[in-house]
Amino acid sequence: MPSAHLDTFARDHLPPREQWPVFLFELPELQFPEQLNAAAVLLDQAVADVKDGGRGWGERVCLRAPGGLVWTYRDLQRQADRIAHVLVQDMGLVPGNRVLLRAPNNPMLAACWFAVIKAGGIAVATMPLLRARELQTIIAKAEISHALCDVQLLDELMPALPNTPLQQVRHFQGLSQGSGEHLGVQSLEDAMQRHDAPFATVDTAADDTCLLAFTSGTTGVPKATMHFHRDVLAVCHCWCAHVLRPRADDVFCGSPPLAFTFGLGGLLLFPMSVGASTVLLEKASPPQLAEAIPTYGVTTLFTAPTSYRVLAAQGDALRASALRQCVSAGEALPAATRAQWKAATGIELIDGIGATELLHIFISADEAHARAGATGVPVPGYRATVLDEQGREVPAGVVGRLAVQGPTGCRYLADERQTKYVQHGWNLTGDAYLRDADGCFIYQARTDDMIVSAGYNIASPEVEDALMLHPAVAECAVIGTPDAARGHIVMAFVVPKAGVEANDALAQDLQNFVKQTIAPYKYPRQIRFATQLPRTQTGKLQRFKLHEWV
Ligand code: 3UK
Repeated sequence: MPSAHLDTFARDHLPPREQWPVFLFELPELQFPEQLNAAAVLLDQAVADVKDGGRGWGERVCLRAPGGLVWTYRDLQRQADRIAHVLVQDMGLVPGNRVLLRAPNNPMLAACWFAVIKAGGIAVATMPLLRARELQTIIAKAEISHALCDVQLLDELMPALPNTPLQQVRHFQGLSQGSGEHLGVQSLEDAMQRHDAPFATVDTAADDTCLLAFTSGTTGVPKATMHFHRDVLAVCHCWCAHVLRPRADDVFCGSPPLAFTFGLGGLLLFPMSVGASTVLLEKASPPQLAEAIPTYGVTTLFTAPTSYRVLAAQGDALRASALRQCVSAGEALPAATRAQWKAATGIELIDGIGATELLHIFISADEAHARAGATGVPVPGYRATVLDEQGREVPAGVVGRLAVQGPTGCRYLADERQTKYVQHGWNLTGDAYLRDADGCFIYQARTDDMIVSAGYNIASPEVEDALMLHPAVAECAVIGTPDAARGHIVMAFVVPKAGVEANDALAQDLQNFVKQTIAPYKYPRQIRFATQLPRTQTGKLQRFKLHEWV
């Protein structure tokens, strides 16, 4: 297929074909044409008149943000077109160049993302909290040549530039619409004023790379996953269309940054795939979400289990709001959290496991099929199984390594860890799972979080889930610590609920409680109290850090 990339960096650094996972395109909606640009479908076609083969959504509201900002689909296209002109005419972008995007979730970030994709560039969105050192690694690894950066986050970007290929930078002010130079960097908004023509979206190949997503992995050197134009559309056709099934009048909102593919899908691609609208919040901790939901009439919420636990306290207000669908991903959803949310709001959570390597969710269950303690079944378009160490399928009921195939899959940018994630044609996510007799997938642990104590296999999350059922527990984390007699013993870090006194009596009560809830040998032989647990920027528990606390 004819690639539109004049800069062939991405194609040159794809893993060799024999290291790719098997890709499945069995669904009729996954029969993509050879030439395909994701922004042409999600934005240009959305705006175009029905008589011209478009969907005629130009005047529908697409994006909202605090401060009263409202953009229709046509407004977003107009902004993206202007930015694309700046990228190409002023900043010298050629198709295939990598563009660093840096902003909290806001409409300008969405416009920049579409501008890069329209221009045939490769979007590399970065987590807002990253420091100069981490940005430097990303810039070097992805050989980034251009950057569009929110003025609020420019301070950490500038020190990362020396000795990198990144020379072309523009800053934007987003909501405050300032102008002029800042830290010696020209304003994107000033440059946009000089371009008002429509931008002709570059006719990329369906398998041209359009985004690099760095993994939010908790340890090690970051890996960049490569995703094609067709991958962006595939996730809209699979989990979104088959499990979430949003409506055009839905209002999306949530916490994950657009730099995290959970957020990119949930807060931008999915609403746009059906003509719905999305509320982008620069700050989206539970208090801001609790305020935004009634204010904007949010119907569809994306956030992580920790956030649902805190938000559950606002149950009455949420019951009175328009909220109808709530998606949990990023880490395992404890049965207690599912029950707590249902009791507080009346809404059954939609759990789904996704990964940066697979772009979005591949095992999930909708509200009607949700089951406490189970993630669900493979999303239409995907296939999943459980393998042993040798790559053989294990029978139902046996714990093994989760293996997945579908229209999306792992392609690391020039990284030897490709052959660890992809084996025997399967994507191995690093999760231990079992299938029950009905083919439902039940999460156990990250494979590195299985504790072997006196010969028993104990999954950290199972002990955590049991502890979470105790009324005194707000948050907890379980690890295995070395022990002379047992190899490892189970140790729990517990954050008590406000007003609960952390003492030996409580520790003993918690131990007895776990023994009565799950098999007694799994109980935490040691309990430590904490005020907070270490988490990544995407909300994942960092159990490895707890080993340093021991
Ligand atoms: C864990 C889950 C149990 C699991 C992600 C939705 O989390 C995302 O991507 P990451 O690359 O992490 C992947 C790993 O996170 N995980 C995620 N969701 C669940 N474990 N139940 C879940 N529901 O270990 C997985 O391997 O940061 C999630 C959509 C897009 C994403 N990138």
